[in-house]
Amino acid sequence: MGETALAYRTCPLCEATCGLEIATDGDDVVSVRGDADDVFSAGFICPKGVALKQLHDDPDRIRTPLLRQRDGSFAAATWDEAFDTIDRRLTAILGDGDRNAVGVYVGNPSAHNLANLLYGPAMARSLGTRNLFSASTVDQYPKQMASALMFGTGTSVPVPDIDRTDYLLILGANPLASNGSLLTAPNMRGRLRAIRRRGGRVVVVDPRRSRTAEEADEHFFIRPGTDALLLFAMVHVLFERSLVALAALADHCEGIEAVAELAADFAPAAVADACCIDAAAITRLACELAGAERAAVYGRIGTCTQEFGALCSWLVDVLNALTGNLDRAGGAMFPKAAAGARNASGLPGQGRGARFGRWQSRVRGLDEIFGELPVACLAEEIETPGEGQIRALITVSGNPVLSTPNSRRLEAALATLELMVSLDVYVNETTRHADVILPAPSPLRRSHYDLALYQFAARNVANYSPPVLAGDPLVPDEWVTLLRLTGVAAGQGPAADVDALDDAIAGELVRREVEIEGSRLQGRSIADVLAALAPRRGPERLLDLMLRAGPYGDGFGDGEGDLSLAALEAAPHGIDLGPLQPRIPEVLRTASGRIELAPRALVDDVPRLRAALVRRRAPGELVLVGRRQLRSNNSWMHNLPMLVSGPQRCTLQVNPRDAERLGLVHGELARVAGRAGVLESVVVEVTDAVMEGVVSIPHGWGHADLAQSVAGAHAGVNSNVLADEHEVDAVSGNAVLSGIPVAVAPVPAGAVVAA
Ligand SMILES: Nc1nc2c(c(=O)[nH]1)N[C@H]1C(S)=C(S)[C@@H](COP(=O)(O)OP(=O)(O)OC[C@H]3O[C@@H](n4cnc5c(=O)[nH]c(N)nc54)[C@H](O)[C@@H]3O)O[C@H]1N2
Ligand SMILES: Nc1nc2c(c(=O)[nH]1)N[C@H]1C(S)=C(S)[C@@H](COP(=O)(O)OP(=O)(O)OC[C@H]3O[C@@H](n4cnc5c(=O)[nH]c(N)nc54)[C@H](O)[C@@H]3O)O[C@H]1N2
Ligand code: SF4
Ligand SMILES: [Mo]
Repeated sequence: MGETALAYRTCPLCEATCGLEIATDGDDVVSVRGDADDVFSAGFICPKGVALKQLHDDPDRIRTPLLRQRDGSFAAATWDEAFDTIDRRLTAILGDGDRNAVGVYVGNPSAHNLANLLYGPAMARSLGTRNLFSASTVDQYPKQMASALMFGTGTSVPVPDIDRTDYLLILGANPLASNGSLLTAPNMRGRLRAIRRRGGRVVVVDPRRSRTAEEADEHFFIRPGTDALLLFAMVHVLFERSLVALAALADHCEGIEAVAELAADFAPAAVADACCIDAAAITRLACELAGAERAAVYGRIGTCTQEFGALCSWLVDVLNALTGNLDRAGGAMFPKAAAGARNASGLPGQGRGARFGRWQSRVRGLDEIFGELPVACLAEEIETPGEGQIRALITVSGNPVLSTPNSRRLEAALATLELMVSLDVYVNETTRHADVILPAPSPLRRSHYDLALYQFAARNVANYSPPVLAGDPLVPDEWVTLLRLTGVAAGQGPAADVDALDDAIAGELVRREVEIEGSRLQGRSIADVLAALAPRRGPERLLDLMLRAGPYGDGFGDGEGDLSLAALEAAPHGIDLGPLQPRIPEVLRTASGRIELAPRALVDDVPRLRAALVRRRAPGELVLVGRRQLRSNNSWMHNLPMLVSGPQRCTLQVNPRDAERLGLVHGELARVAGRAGVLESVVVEVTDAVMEGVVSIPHGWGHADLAQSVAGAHAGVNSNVLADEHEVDAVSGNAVLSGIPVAVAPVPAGAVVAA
């Protein structure tokens, strides 16, 4: 045993950004604990954070490039061999003159990865393809789109000011399992309990009595997919009872009359049946919200990955605005992130606004959103011949075979690609189809800064972590790998000059910053700024620039703030930049310079919602929703023994009345059929935690027998086999993964079933 050293590191696994204290002995990790001195998390940690040690040590994690052999197996290769293969085959495809022939899919962990956030876009630009996809179109884009339409940028998402609110209405989120999403705040249990302790109220609307619902003052079951009706009915009540009180926002809102008019059709009595919530309760909820001193409405994945994802996301903030809670302490507020905040850059108060649908997907004609196409159409773009067909795919930290709808079709499509390259830490259900897998380093061997998640944090904080352990000589940092791929795409061959590419990216970022009207660096000399950033390189150089040009930055000596990467390096437990502050009108970047309460794209979708008012439910109709589990992280981390031990968690939850009607028995097997496919055998869990007419299977399971031995032994089933890829939210193109129709039947005891 050598000397134990302590290092401080923000956890990269979920949005909570907990500070960790990691004990190391030489190159070994001894233990992972919560960092009691972290300015945001104050020692909080969940089991996944502790499991970083097992992730780091996992012998199944890949440590060298893997090349597919003729027999389909993988063999270890050198980086030069891997890049020679990529260069030869990718260059041949690009040589045919169609840049769209290469597709890219970027998965969730990239949002927690500084290198990928900063260098992934460079690779995409260099490829020059429109076939860009990500997990954001099976996730939060409806919310970001509604925010962009209302406030001008996709990161202007109002987050509940959870530490000061007296009333929190939560729809479609289970922060006690997920630890919060588009709401970065470590220790959600503690923060929710504190609301109740100071006399406040927490209300949860969810088709399941989730752990969060159990902790709340009140829980309403809701028919999946009907939240927009409920929210509209609450808006209706506010107008009908003259409870609309815009307060300080009155001079900044556009479209309030349009909202009033639209809400007229959605009286509580008109929506009650569809939502399965009685009209009096809806009226009471609206009155409570309006009456609370400081209140916030918060909707998350259950309100996004559904038929009316964009409308729900919009109406959440319409309610926040109409009750005077938008942008006030204890309401729903706009964070001001220290780096990369689009809504804190340039001239305050007005901007270009957001544009969507600048191009369409080739086969189905789905609109572009934030420069991407909806991943629900990835398979057809691979399968359908013609100009623009995806012939090669690059995946970065993703597992769309488990995480996107009609996964069996996508999996079959992947097998037809001429080339697939994946950057990942594992061979997973997706990367196993790659021709080349490039390993990413253990999180403990790379630096960390939550560039994305601080845009959604309940306090303004900044925390940078250097790598805990020295780099692995066999696994370069991901920005280097992404730049090598950038070089191949740019026609510079397999061994492009990474330093030159990095210099070009830094130079371009500085150039853009000094040209932005209203930037603190406007008019500065590019060379001077670059000189001040030297000798930093890679993500650290770009981050230092963003911090120093940002709202708290030292402005390279303009005498205002003092934040810089050096300041963060000197503060291993992070720097607290204070509670959220009111930001309207400064935060706005809409073309009008106002809050758009009734943006055209959303108003135009209301007739579709109106049709849902009169939809008849067939007797015995069942719909499927998902659920997150504390010890799971989407489709991964199932190879870590400490997270998968104990009873099987990938079960089909069924209400006792449905179970009785269908003859389903707790602990036995059921067959579940959806529009896109069938799961022949799922373990039944009978529980009244799920409402009648609804069943639940967590996503991210259904592991193939592959190089992850532990995950293979806890395979579970892939719920996205059931989801129809043609069902998307009409406004955003986001996949509908919640509230999808299914038929469930018992599997006779003794029957022989395939998974
Ligand atoms: N039915 C249903 N489907 C869903 C959802 C749902 O609620 N219900 N949720 C959706 C949501 S919100 C999301 S975000 C998606 C997630 O979908 P994806 O992003 O496609 O999948 P993940 O499971 O996050 O896969 C992440 C992969 O990244 C790898 N990885 C981990 N760390 C790193 C790293 O540092 N570098 C690299 N290169 N790779 C790394 C892991 O090995 C893993 O294979 O799933 C979506 N799918
Ligand atoms: N432990 C853990 N933490 C995670 C993740 C994980 O996989 N595991 N994933 C991370 C990611 S990528 C994300 S995006 C976040 C998501 O974070 P959350 O949004 O908190 O996600 P969930 O915990 O799935 O909670 C969604 C809830 O919506 C409910 N729901 C389903 N359909 C409907 C509906 O139509 N209406 C309403 N009102 N409710 C509905 C479900 O029953 C469920 O309780 O979590 C992140 N954190
Ligand atoms: S809550 Fe999230 S950030 Fe905190 S330790 Fe767990 S996984 Fe990591
Ligand atoms: Mo997500």
